[in-house]
Formats: sequence, structure tokens, C-alpha cells
Amino acid sequence: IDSSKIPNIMSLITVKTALTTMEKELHKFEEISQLGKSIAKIGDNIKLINKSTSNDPRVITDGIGSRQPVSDYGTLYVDDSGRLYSSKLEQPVQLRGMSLHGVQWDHPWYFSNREAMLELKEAWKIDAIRIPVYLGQGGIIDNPSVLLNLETMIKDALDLQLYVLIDWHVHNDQGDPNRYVSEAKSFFAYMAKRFGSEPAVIFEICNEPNGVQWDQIKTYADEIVPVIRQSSDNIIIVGTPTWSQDVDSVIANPVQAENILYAFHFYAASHYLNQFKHKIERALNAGLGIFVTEFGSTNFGGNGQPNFRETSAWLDYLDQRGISWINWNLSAENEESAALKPSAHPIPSQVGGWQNADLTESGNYIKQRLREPSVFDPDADSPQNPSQPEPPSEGAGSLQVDLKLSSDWGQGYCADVLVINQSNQAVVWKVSFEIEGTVTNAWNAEWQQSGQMLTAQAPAEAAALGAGRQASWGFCASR
Ligand code: IDC
Repeated sequence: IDSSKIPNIMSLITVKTALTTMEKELHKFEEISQLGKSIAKIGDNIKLINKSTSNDPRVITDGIGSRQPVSDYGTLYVDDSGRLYSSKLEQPVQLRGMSLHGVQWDHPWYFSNREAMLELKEAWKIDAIRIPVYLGQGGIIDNPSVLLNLETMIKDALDLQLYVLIDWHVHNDQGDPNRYVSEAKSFFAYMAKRFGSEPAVIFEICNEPNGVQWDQIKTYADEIVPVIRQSSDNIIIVGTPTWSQDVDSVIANPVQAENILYAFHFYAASHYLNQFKHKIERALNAGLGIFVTEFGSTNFGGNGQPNFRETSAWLDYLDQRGISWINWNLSAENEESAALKPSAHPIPSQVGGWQNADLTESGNYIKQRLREPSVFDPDADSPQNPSQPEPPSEGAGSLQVDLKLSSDWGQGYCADVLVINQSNQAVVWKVSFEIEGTVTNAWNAEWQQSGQMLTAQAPAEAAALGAGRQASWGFCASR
């Protein structure tokens, strides 16, 4: 830390202490925010001092860079099939980006400052930034003055034309989001009033519920969504049970509101695509929309050796399905999931932007993935349109079957299958075709194998497949 900044940090700590004391008397974020606003002026001064004390030639003065995701895509909404849709382009879009670390740790004058966001937007080509507002561990419940950091970060992201996810980071110890529902209501009421008319803003209302069933999360969502809707129609992302993995548990009882997406999270060294894909497919087939608001290339502790084979399989799948994704995280924590090495310097600094040598293995991999064109990018060399399935390769009457290998390790393989109803009426689908080897497991279908002939049909609980609709299922087999 530049020693010239220490007095400013000290004064902010004093302010934070005062604010915490005030909060105990006021009990409402609305009032705290009023206070926050006057204190924000002090924050602005700190930023100014930061800038003026730095002689970094790379300090970007007023520039917002050349990429402008928000003005390119405009207001986003969720279409009837659960896809994230751009009102400007009139087509589905995929947002990709980075999550910052908790606002209580990563201050606006450190890794999450405006210049860092600009670097991410221009050099890493992110469209979206996620700001985790932890509840405990020094987060907003412990210390409401983190609102000061949060507001600065949101304003910077808006200025830079980045989509910004405001993430109420329900985590380990607060598994049930209802525990702090009144604080969450005040928080989102305030955030929606203050920023909800900005097309860039996305509300993520509970990061990773755990130890609760979907119905409890739904109860919470039913409290929060109307509060946000008083001031904003923007996208709301709802977390799902088991640390945002059981997206399929939503199917029977989704939130009754427009522009809702559901969170799915994975850590590639712990959670393999083939173990979880069926949950996502079930949710998508039921018309729900999914946003991967957090994933890591490491184990679920955010640490350990990254698994890039699985990370790549996951990202290929998300791209193919047009699902938006955000990587955990932009920080220099001593953890493998952090994108920056502990030795990386904050921007601005004497030495300019981050070099690849400043990035961890994960950081380098993710940066490279982010820099590849999005599946929806009209400028991509070979644009795919995830909304259009590949032409069917095998026919079975009015049902067409499109089979694609998703992995192959010699002694076995897994395949994704689409069954497309090309007739003009709803049917309960059943298909047969020859395969190689012996099926070991399948998802989203009932099946039997006789010789090389595999027969699969809709699971008993599935609704009939409408005209023109498709069902997706899959299986793995050993050779
Ligand atoms: C971890 C951070 C770590 C921090 C810890 C605090 O990487 O620096 O000390 O939180 O609890 C999640 C959570 C996310 C975790 C991350 C890695 O959403 O907050 O961050 N993780 O453990 N879910 C699965 C993994």
C-alpha cells in the first residue's frame, strides 16, 4: 500500500466506525444511505487524492474505453423460453464477466477500482462485473458502511458501460436467506430506487442458499421481488438450493414474475459437467432461464489444482446453450481461484496494467476464454446460434433424434440427445436407435437396451412434447 494513502484509509476507518454506531440507532438502510451519501463525498476525495498522488502514466483520466456492452445490448429481459434477450439487438445475448471479491475486502481504491474495471472491459473483454455484498465476515450486516464501497463500485461500472450484478451474498453461515429478509428488503428497496432505472443493473438476491429447500427460497423471493419491482423491471437472479446447484427443484413452483433467472454455480475440480448437466437441462426444458453467476476452475473451496479440462467442458456447454457466466474471482487472494497472483499490484500503479505474468493459471485461462468471441457475436468467425439446434442426424417418424458426443475417453463416452417433435401435435416421445457399447446411466429419459438397440422414452412425470418442441436427455456408455 502506498504510504501516502494511509491517512485517508485511517479517516475512512474512523468514518466507518461512526457509521456502524449510527446504524445501531437508525436500523434502516434508507437512513444509513442518506448518511452514506454525505460520506461518499469523503470517498470521492479519497479517490481524487489517489489519482493525484499517482504518477502512473497509465492512469486513465476520463476515458471509458471502446467497448460499451450496455449501450450495445440495452435493456435486457428474459424471453418466453428463458433466454436473456437484448432489446437493442433483438436477439438473445450472453453476458460473460468476472466477480469481484467481497466489498468489505476489496475496496474501490484497490483491485476493484475504476481503472481495474476498465482493464477488465478493454483487455479481458468482459461484459459484466459482479459485486458480492457479503452479509457476515465484516460484510453489510456486520458493517453497513460497506455501502460506501458498493456505491462507488456500482457508479464506476455504470460509467464504464458494464452490466453490474449486485449480489446479496448469502453464504456459508446464512444458508437460509430468510434469516436476514428484512435487511435484504431494505437493501434491495434502496438499490432498486437508486440504480433500478439503469439498464446495466441486475439484482442477484441470494448467492448460495444451503440447508434449505426451494420452497423456503421461493418464500424469500416472494418478499424481495415485489420490493424491487416497485422501482425496477430489471433482471432478478434467484439462487437455488444446495449452494445454487438444484436449479431443477424450481420447476414445480417457479417465481411468478417477469424477468427472473435462476443461479447455477459450479467449481470445476469438484463438480463435473456430466454429473450436473441433467439438472440444467431439466430446468431449461421447463422454460426456466439460468445464469451462472459464479464458477471456479478449482475445487469448491476456491482452492486446489484447477481442472481446465472440466472448466473447458463446462464453458463449451454454457456457450452452446447461450448461458451467461461469471468467474470467481478478481482478487489477489492466496487461492487458486483468484485471477491475480498475490504479488499482483492494484491498478493504477507505477507499472501499468496487469501482464499475463501477474495472473494465476486460472486468471490466464479465464482471460483467454473471455477474449474469444461470444457465441452470439455477429463478428465471430463461425457464429453459432445456440437457439437453433443442429439439423437432426437420424429420423424416427415425426420425431427426429440429434445425438452429439459430449465426452469420449476411449473405454467409454457420454452423449447428449435432442428429440425434436416435427409433427404438428404434442406427443409422448419414444425413440430407438443403435449405439456403441453398453449404457451405464442416462438422464431425463427412461431407457432400455437390447443388443445395440437403445430405446428411450419420456420420463413418466414429463408433459407431452409440444409440436415443434424438443426434449433433451443423454446417456453414458462403456465400450
Ligand atoms: C471465498 C473466497 C475467500 C473468502 C471466503 C469467505 O474465495 O477468499 O475468504 O469466500 O467465506 C463460494 C462462495 C464464495 C467463496 C467461494 C470459494 O460464493 O464466497 O469465496 N465459493 O470458497 N461458493 C463456492 C465456492
